[in-house]
Amino acid sequence: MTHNDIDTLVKGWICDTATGPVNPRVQQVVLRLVGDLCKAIEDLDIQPSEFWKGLEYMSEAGARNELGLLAPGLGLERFLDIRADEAEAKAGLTGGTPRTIEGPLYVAGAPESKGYARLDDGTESDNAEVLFMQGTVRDQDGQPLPGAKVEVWHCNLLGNYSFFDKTQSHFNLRRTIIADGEGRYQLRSILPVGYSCPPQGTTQRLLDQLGRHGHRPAHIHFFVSADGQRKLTTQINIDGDKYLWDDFAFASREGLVPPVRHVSEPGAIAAKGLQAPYA
Ligand code: MBD
Ligand code: FE
Repeated sequence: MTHNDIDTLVKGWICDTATGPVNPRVQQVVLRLVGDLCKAIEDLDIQPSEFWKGLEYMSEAGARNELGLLAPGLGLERFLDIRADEAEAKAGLTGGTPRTIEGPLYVAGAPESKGYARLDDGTESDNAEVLFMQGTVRDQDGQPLPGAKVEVWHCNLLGNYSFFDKTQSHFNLRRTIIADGEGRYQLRSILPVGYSCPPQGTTQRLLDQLGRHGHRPAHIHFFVSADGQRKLTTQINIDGDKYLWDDFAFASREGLVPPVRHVSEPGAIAAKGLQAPYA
């Protein structure tokens, strides 16, 4: 069958025969996607057994809650970012901290505090390296944004995120920090490790067959928002990680790898002019 024949055929299925209200955008998108899928079935001679296997795969991925992991793993979430960057560049909106993907593991409603937060509940203190981080939220002109909201989340020493990992306390390693009068925020946490796809999960099963790994470098997620400003979704990566530039989710970017200074004496932090609280 030719692609033209397929277009005609599919248009006949997804046409307006309804008595109820139609959503033209849904119609347009579904028409396109079904048509493209039929063309792939035709061109690649996809067998019925393969088709049903694919459907079963998506069902299982959904049942296991892994569709949100599959999307970044296939580069699709990165693609949305590339398009967002392009749209902003076209609108003349350049500069600032680069965006990168949200991923599937954000949870709303983390405890909120002003200026500073400790993210970890202390349960891994014996094995963790303490992490201090601080910064200033600025607008496009470099002016500080007092009261900006900084939402932070990351995984623990096992690469697991609270809520998804029921063994962790609620909102462990998740906080919302309201920047102070000068737009500054500070946090204390534990240095996270990298994330890996569940080894027995649907995403890893597919990655295996694609000849790919399912690892992410150690990273920390951020939403940064303020009145009248676009919301920034981003992450930082921890320098030195084996997977720093080999992220299965394609989220690593220049400008998102801040310097990490390892110190053995807590006092050394203050001595270098950082005002990290030790609470
Ligand atoms: C993560 O922690 C993550 O940040 C992404 C993008 C995908 C899977 C796990
Ligand atoms: Fe993550």
